Amino acid sequence: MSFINYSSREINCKIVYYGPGLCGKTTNLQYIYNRTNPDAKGKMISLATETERTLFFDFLPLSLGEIRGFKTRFHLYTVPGQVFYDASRKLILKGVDGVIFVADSQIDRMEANIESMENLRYNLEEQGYELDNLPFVVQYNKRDLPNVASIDELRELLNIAMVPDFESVSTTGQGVFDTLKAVAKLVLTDLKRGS
Ligand SMILES: Nc1nc2c(ncn2[C@@H]2O[C@H](COP(=O)(O)OP(=O)(O)O)[C@@H](O)[C@H]2O)c(=O)[nH]1
Ligand SMILES: [Mg+2]
Repeated sequence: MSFINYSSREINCKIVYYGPGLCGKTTNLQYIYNRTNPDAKGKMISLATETERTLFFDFLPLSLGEIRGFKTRFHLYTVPGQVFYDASRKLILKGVDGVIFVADSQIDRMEANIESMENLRYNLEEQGYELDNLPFVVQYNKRDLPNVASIDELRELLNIAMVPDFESVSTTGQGVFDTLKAVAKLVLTDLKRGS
């Protein structure tokens, strides 16, 4: 549910990076932050524990051009992956406009991926959303590691609806902007349709 501010002529959209703990959500945001012009971004805020895992969320405001004279401002959020932070994850989904599911491609993380996807679907429904009706893309991260599942396997487990999906290595930035652009495009298409 994007927020349109008519006096400042701004459209604010909320994008949430979802996925299991340590799949690379924070790394995506850090890469985007480092590669974005200072005048197009706000401060990146990370609330982390001493072990550097996301405690509540990461937040990065980004300007992505204009539509019909309105500035589009995207607010990127990540969620904490650990099971016991479910309340935080629910809260961050409030007012969401688009979701990126970041999967960890490693075979031994498949159960965690599936669990996180189910958790996403459930938490969205609790907030009155339907994953299938939201701008949604999937990112298969950590493609540089040796013990990864094939894209076919990942698709079968995590993307039967065949939404746009991308391979990535978020530590080097491969696929990071492609993923963001794809969800941004879907969000803007929704906006233009006036939904
Ligand atoms: N090899 C590899 N490591 C990655 C990749 N993306 C993230 N990591 C590492 O995985 C760990 C967890 O990443 P982080 O972004 O904190 O995960 P988050 O819990 O989803 O926010 C960090 O040590 C990252 O450097 C990747 O594409 N390849
Ligand atoms: Mg994190």
